[in-house]
Amino acid sequence: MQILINPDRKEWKNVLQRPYADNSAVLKTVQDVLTDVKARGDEAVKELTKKFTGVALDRFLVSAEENNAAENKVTGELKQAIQQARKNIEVFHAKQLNEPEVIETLPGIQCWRKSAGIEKVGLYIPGGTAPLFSTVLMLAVPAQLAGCKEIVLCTPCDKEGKVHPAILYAAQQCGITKVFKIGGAQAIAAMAFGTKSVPAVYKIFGPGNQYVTAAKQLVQMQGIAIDMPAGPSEVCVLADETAEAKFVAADLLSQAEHGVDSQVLLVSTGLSIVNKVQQEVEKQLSNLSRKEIAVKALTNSKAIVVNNIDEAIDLVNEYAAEHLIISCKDADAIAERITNAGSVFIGNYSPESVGDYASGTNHTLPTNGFAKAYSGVSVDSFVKKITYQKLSEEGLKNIASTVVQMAEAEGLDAHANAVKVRMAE
Ligand code: HSO
Ligand code: ZN
Repeated sequence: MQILINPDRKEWKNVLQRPYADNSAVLKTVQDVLTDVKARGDEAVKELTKKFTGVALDRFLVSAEENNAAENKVTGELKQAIQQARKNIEVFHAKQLNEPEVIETLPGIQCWRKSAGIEKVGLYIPGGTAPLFSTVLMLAVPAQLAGCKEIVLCTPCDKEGKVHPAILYAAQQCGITKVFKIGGAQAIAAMAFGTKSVPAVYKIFGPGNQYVTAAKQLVQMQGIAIDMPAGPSEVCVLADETAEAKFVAADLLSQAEHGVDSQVLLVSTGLSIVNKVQQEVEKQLSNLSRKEIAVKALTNSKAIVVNNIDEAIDLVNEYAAEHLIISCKDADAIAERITNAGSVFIGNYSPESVGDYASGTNHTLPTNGFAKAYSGVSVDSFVKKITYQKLSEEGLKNIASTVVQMAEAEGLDAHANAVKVRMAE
């Protein structure tokens, strides 16, 4: 980790820049995949799966027998853990549903807004180096709560044509019945355009590698909605002298182990805690199974020491981290002053891992500084909001002259007439 001491404010933008990845070559390959799947459906998906992974599949849909076999492979302890996490995520997200409120703007004019679940949604769960079955819960629970009628899940299978049992178990627990063994850009294409076996959806969710991300960007241009722009996962820890170096190091490493492109940032008001954290990182690294990945991620990462807590807060707001952990004496007061972050973890006993898995909040969050303008996934991500209005005769009388005045001033006589003909009756 590179240590920077009191960088000038003018330098902050530079210092906080995420590593830039040029994806133009990827976009070309992915565009070809999209065109092929759109034209040839399942046949193209089969061929592309064979070409990119070496796996030859006759069918993509996970069968009832495969689901049963998977259930038997998951240990009782893990089943309980998944159930507990699912419950907490459901309890937290259920509160995001609200009943429409009818507002009377003038006597006789009623307006309201109602949420309607997006009818068809697609969830992508990456295979990669870790089977992220927790992401199944983070996407499927709010999708079900929102009332999405068709929920399709795509995930790659292994060389034997099998999907990780915990992914299938988590899907079962969330009532997802359509799980397809398709990965990469071809999965995004299948869900976007539909094939004989995979239904087309209106919105696609979930993380993925650069091919998946590029495919999501490209299908978005063709009118399919996506959850949010994606980038490598990141954590920022804001630590003062009261922070526990051991805890801070563990939190930084928990994010660094995700991928070689993960970013971790330590912002502190003192150099001594930074030095202690560095030593702890070295110590804890040696015991990690994904040590090589974490070491690479740490080479992209920085520790920044600033003069005081006010400056530190400005700096973390400028960075707009996906995850922000506040390990400081006045953690609650500092949390109040956070304006840009995907998810905030307050105090020494709130590690990011808890939010990643089980406390109830969603772990699908904006990365790459998008937390300045985007929110993480929630029930809102799975609904669209429709407005309604109903006017009585009296209501229309009350608003008629306002509308007529404005319509005529815009030169739109037909608009004015739609009111006038009614008033003339
Ligand atoms: N930290 C990841 C989520 C995750 N962690 C899944 C473990 N499993 C992105 O928020
Ligand atoms: Zn994580």
